[in-house]
Amino acid sequence: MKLALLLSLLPAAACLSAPAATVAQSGKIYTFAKSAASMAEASTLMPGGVSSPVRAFKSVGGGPIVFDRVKGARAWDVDGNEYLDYVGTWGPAIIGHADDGVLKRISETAAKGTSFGAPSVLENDLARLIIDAVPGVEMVRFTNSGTEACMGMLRLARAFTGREKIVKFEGCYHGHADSFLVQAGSGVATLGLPDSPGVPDGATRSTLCAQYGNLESVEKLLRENEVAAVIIEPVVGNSGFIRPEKEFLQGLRDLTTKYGALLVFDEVMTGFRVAYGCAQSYFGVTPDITTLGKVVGGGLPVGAYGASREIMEMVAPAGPMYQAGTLSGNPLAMAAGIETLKRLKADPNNYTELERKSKKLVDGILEAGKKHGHAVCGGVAGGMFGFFFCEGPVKSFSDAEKADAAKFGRWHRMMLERGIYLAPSTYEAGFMSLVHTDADIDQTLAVANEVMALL
Ligand SMILES: *Cc1c(COP(=O)(O)O)cnc(C)c1O
Ligand SMILES: CC(=O)N[C@H]1CO[C@H](CO)[C@@H](O)[C@@H]1O
Repeated sequence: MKLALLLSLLPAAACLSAPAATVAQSGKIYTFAKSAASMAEASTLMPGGVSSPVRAFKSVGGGPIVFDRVKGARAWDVDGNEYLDYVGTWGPAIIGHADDGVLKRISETAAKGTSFGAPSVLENDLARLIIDAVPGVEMVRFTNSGTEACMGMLRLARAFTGREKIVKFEGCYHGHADSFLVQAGSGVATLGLPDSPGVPDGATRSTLCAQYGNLESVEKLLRENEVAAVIIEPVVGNSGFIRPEKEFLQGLRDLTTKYGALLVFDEVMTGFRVAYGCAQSYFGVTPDITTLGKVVGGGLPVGAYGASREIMEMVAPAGPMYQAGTLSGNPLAMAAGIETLKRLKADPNNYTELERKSKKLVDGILEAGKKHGHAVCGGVAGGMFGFFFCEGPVKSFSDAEKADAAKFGRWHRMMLERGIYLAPSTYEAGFMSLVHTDADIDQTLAVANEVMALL
């Protein structure tokens, strides 16, 4: 996904595995013959052998792991290797992979048919759960992916304000729609040029880029342009993990109000991940429009965008802004989302626990790194975490670019060979689940110590 468009094209970090003989305690070093064979075939059938770029491991080097099955906090590959998984299918597996309750609900629902193309009561149920939980959402529209949700959100922001320009932030990802494929270069607030061939200049001419954490860069753009919306990841997960200051998000709220622009939180990743009320309740700043995805689908394809009743009634057929989807609101996807949200809601301690465990993991990794002389920094928000190989603190994409990506690549492969599955890029976040135990984290930290010593 995201930056992968650019970053996956960078030369792969050198990352041959350490010879088995140098490994102290853990004993077993995984090998990946069947994954390699499957990927060799896949690359003749699909571009890069994958259905989404980041899965190709281009920015860490080494071949991707081909999964066979997942359960709870664990994944198994086609070679039979078992992993503790901190990717969790990029966030959705927050109550654990293949949860029995979710599977039961999906199979009961499937027995009644897999797609209606007509309204179902399940849509009401998931919509109500979302509206009750998310401060900025009074009505919601379901889509099939986060990308689609962001496309709908963009059209809605423009339709509602009658303005065309948008402000996004360097390093933030909002799906693969043309208008968002702009990272901009260095420096403050540049007019964006497309990141990918095939994106017409016209599609990005209205996309302005500001610097994360830098309110002045935003105000300058708002002052000089008629801006429809300022769109942000309220906690960044797509330039690695970056936690904002509350004052920055509050500043965006004040500035957008002052200049008549809408504030959009793209909570596709952070929604129901950093808190049950999403990042907007975690930080106490309410946006005008919210996009959701990942966790709200409980592992099935779902996206959503929501806002006040007044804004949402712009959307067809209530209003004139067109957006549609044959499989949108699909009963299986709704069922998985409902079951997942109900489980998260059942216990307010769930998010406290997620954050405690994320912090235990990140603190342990930083300690292991420092003990063995590596510059590392990192942080957490609820069930989301991340770390970089640099002194830090990392507060923006340009800070993140200073991290040692080659070292991350070697670390990633060595963790993988010892049964720890981390996101395959320094520009990705990590995800904790309710079913990761303290023993799982202790085991992860033992491996992390071993690998930091070898790095
Ligand atoms: C994942 C993600 C998207 C895109 O969602 P897809 O379901 O992959 O299309 C958009 N915005 C953010 C913040 C994301 O993390
Ligand atoms: C800490 C924790 O995991 N708490 C709970 C989260 O919610 C579920 C309900 O589905 C409880 O069973 C967990 O104990």
